[in-house]
Amino acid sequence: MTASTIDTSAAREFDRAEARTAHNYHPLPVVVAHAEGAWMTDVDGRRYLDLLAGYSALNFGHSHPRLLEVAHAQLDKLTLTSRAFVHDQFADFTAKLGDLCGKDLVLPMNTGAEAVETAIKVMRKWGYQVKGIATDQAEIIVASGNFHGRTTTIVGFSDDPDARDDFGPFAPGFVTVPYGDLGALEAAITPRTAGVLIEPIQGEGGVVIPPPGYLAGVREVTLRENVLLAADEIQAGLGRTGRTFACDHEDVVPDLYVLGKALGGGIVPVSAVVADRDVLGVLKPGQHGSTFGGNALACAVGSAVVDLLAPGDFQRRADDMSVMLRERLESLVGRGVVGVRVRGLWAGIDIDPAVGSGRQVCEALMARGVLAKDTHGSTIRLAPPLVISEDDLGWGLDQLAAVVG
Ligand code: IF1
Repeated sequence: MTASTIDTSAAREFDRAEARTAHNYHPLPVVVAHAEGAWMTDVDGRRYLDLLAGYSALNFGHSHPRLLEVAHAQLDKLTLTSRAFVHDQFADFTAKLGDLCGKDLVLPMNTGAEAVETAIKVMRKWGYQVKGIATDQAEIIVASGNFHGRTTTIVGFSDDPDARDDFGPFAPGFVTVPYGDLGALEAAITPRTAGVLIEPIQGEGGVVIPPPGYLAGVREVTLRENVLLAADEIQAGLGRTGRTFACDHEDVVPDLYVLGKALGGGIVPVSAVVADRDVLGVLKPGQHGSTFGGNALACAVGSAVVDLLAPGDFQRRADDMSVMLRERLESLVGRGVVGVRVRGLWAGIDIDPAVGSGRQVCEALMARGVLAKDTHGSTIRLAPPLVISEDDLGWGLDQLAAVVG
């Protein structure tokens, strides 16, 4: 489906946007004008239920009143000082986020990829200065099927041809092991291994949940072998899976939490690496940073996000509503769906290729007023805002059942 098949102002606006941008995306032909909660409205007033939530950047829904109130107030006071100076939102943000993670220190950045790059640099520097790895010999173990962002370092250890082809040459020092295979990870550890970088649940891979005990096993092995564990919770974290962090499902505490997306409340890019002093303390002034990292607006919104998460209501809600999500999706297996994976309000759904591609299913859902995103092949993922009502989620799943059934 292309926009030109629809003769509306949305089609004209869509074509205008596409005319002047690089085509590094293939968006659905919808032009959103405003949004609230779990619903978006296009330029022609058509409403859509949002089952993507900005890839989990909108866990608290569009236009969350408290987050907007904080953002508006901060906009009129102070937005940016650079880290050359301190501002009055910084201490609250770092203390609240550090406490949420149970860690000493916070290093604020902006995008998820920047936080992942920060974690890579910190693990390497820790490897040289604390573990005693020979200079430039540090290795970081990553998992097959990973998605950690789109910088050349990160795509260099991706096994997705679309993400990495023709972007080389790539940085060395990364060792890939099969996701979920604890023995392979243990066997890959050498005296040069500084850290393990892993998603507790793989998002782009299609909500791939590792075998029970895998994360706990990775934690046990990395502790025993003096290897840092960095959990990329950028998509899986902050309530999405029914816990504050996806690692919480196995009571695993990583050495580094790598956070992003929902940390900015769907309003500003906010990411961070959160760790204890014996890890983040390896960085000295001038060795890392970012112009906008930890800016006043980001910290004000980030603080309000942590305030929303602290009581645990969003986590409990995602956990409670996961029951219905799982039941409804599992009822589709054998009826146009060949597999489902659910954790909290996050699902990967493998569509029967006979029904169509993931993209075709998403186009059909769009025609019914539901927006979702396919990932590889015929898998789609559902990640509604955690504020979605049961009735709206049920209606959205009714549309999916009608499309695949
Ligand atoms: C796009 C994917 C999802 C992430 C994890 C780091 C990052 C991401 C686990 C980097 C970002 C985004 C990127 C966005 C679409 C989306 C995505 F399809 F790309 F793979 F969610 F699965 N770690 N994921 O999921 O964070 O730098 O983007 O802030 O690139 O199209 P970022």
